[in-house]
Amino acid sequence: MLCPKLAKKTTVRRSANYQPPIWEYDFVQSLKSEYGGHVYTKRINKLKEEVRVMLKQAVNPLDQFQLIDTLQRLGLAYHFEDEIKRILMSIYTHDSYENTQMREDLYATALEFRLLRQQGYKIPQEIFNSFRDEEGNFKMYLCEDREAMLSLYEASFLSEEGESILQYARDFTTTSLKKYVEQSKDQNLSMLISHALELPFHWRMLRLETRWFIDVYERKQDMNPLLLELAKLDFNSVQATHQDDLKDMSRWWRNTGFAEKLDFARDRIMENYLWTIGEIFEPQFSNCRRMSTKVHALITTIDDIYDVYGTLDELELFTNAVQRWDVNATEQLPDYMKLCFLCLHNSINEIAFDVLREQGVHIIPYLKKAWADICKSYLLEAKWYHSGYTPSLQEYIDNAWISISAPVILVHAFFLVKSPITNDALKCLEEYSNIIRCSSMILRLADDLGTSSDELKRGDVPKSIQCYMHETGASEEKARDHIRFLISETWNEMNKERVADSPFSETFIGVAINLARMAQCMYQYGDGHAIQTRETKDRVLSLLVQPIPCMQLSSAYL
Ligand code: 0FV
Ligand code: MN
Ligand code: MN
Ligand code: MN
Ligand code: MN
Repeated sequence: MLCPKLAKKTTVRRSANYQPPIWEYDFVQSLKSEYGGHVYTKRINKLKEEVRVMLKQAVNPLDQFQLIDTLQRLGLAYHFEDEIKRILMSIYTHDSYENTQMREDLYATALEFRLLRQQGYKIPQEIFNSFRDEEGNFKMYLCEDREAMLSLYEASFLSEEGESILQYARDFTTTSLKKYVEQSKDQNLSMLISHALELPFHWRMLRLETRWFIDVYERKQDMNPLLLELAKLDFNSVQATHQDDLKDMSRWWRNTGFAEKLDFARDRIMENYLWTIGEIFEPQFSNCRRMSTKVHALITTIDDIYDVYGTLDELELFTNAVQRWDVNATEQLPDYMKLCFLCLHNSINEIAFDVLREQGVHIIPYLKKAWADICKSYLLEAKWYHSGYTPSLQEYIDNAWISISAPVILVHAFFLVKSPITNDALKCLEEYSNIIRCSSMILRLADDLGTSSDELKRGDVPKSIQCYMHETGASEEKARDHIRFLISETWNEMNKERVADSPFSETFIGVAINLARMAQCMYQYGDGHAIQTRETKDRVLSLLVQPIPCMQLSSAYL
């Protein structure tokens, strides 16, 4: 039954002209890997034991730092968390961070600084004072040492608000490294530097960085073949788990029938899954990735209902239904919305059911609030669009950090990573505490940089770039610079939040940070989520389709 109000007029609907998916169902279902098998697991376990011995035998701090850094970049650190924590703790308790004049090796100092800050230790930025002159400038001769420049550059991204020495360090190393690349004497080194200048390690999606670094490491003169073998086998074995997740979610997606029945919306199950590898890649979090894929797919569809297809009247009804979280509310909805609402309701209630069964906590109030909040923020944007209103940047952001969906994603992820559900944590979750806000802000701003040109063309609310231009009269290029500046400011805040006292687990905080990283990855070259760009295609191939070529193992080999 349709409301009389809706039935009366013929509605004009927009279209986003999204292309059909390039990854067909049968192709996805055909993915298969031998690397999850028993022979490989045994070999991996044996190599892991050997790395444990290496970690014990490294005693000189610089050796220890380099080994830890290599393990992190090869994507192996998650196997050795306890060992790495112990080493860093012992270095932190023995080293002195008071007398800042006694440091001589900038490369080692910057590496130590980065690793310890990553681990959450409070290391003062003044550790770099011995490399600065009386005026506070970094000493010019340091530019000659590229490794040191690169190390300091990466370290400078662990900065918090107001840390001017680190900001200097970032500017200083960026200028010097850019110059080096322009002269391009050493191809190999220039390639490493360009990669870092494009996005620093701290901002990068972990799995892709792992895939990239394994190739780099293989070409290194002094590489350790044991680490290389482990890295390849482990990457392939993790990939096998990811393929299983993806195949399962692709069956779920087909069952929703959305691709045919809601064919105005993005049909992007591959991309929706890809995000979850960025959010949390470790094999034991399969369930979290799978359920998050559903959340992403639902968000992507509902976002298109609000932005592209729905009429304002319909959107009011849908928002109301979600707020009530009541199947009876579907009665008034047009058919396409009935389908969507019921799928949302079923999928999310099922997640809540699993949590109730396994953790004994009733979480529907938290999940439904997150969905109601996002739908309200979508509705406000739709109203702005239909009335031709351009908000100020602040007014836009106050709503857009919710409409970008990070709060919804993170509220679900909180329960899915199975961190302890305490009252304090629930309170922070409900209030969307700062770590969630920072992650959302970066996702929103990165999305606007990558998607707003197309959005404006087909008809959508002005996004951050346009709001800023409207408010200040700046050019689009200046506005984009400003948005990039805001992203980097938000990182400073997030770096503080990630080590602040918090009722959230390290795992959950990791997901929040990784979501920001994934956003910068997905929108690095435009709209990698919707447009099926060359880059996203290559990323899917390297993360989900192609294993890294390596030695075949047979049982005899063990
Ligand atoms: C982005 O689309 C989009 F689809 C998002 C962020 C939803 C899915 C999110 C994840 C898979 C993480 P779009 O640029 O249309 O979003 P806005 O909010 O700009 O309409
Ligand atoms: Mn379709
Ligand atoms: Mn949209
Ligand atoms: Mn939207
Ligand atoms: Mn967008």
